[in-house]
Amino acid sequence: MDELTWAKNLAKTELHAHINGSIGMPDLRKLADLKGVHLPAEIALPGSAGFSLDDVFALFSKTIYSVVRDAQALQFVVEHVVAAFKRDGVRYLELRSTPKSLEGMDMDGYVSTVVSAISKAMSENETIRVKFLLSVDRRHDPETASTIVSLAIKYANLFPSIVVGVDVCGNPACGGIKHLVPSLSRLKLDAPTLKLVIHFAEIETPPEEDELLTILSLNPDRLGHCTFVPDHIMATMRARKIPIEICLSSNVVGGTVNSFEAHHLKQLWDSGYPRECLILCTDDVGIFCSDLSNEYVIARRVLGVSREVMEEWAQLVCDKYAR
Ligand code: 6MZ
Repeated sequence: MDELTWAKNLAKTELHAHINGSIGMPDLRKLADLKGVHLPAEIALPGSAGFSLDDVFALFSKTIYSVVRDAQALQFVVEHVVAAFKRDGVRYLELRSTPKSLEGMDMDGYVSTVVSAISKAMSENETIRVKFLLSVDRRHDPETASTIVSLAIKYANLFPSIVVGVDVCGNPACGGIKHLVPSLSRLKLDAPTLKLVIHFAEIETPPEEDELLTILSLNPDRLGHCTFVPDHIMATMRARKIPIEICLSSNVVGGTVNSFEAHHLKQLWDSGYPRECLILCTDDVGIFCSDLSNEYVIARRVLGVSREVMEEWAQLVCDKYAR
């Protein structure tokens, strides 16, 4: 069996997928046509010359959000994203998205639309379970962050089988997250069963060391990327067995890591970081154009391990995180 078919047949768990980054460009174009939005004939994607992580964030603000402007569009995106993960052999999927006001809809309406689109998508795709994390963007002011935390708690009470936590995301070049600490601490106090997942040391500068320590003091349930973590902080993470969402293609294609061979996954694996705490994820499959099966193929090549080892690893991850 060829590598990709083998990887597609694995029952996979995806824990780090931004909804608006997971819509494929052909589906986005279909949606743009439906909504009468003009998209340029050529949209530069990572991999084109000189493309940087900042360009990824510009792609969201200038292109994707110009199409996903109302409830119908958001619903379309969720449905197509879930269907694509299902086709890729994902059995357990945690999607994340940043609540925003869209046409005719406030942030509460955004969350309610995502939740109902997920319920609908699951009823039509019985082999996949889908959960939702509400994202706070690091550029949000404290009031917006607090509103999102309150929405997470509200919707987790209403839909406990769908809403499972809060994520902190956003362009890491846009400053730290200290102003978000009161809201994130409140989440941990008021809703201890909800997960707190945070993008961590995705780019080289910042992170300031005390920023990373502040994040760790919040007791995050998982950390995303962890590309530029100083050794002593990594030692703490390892002692605490903090799960890391590994985004190979996002880091390499997005330009923060030079090559798959140089990716920190290999170092973490070889250093004995608990395998069930290393989770392969796609981040933004619509942008980085590498689905989770392909991430498994890349990881196997880079780690130089057998298919059996990869299969055991996928099972460990599924046993630990799928609920
Ligand atoms: C940090 C990222 C990201 O929320 O509109 N996002 N944040 N690092 C990344 N690495 C590439 N990729 C995506 O999805 C898009 C939003 O997710 C965050 C950004 O804030 C982006 O605006 P939603 O569904």
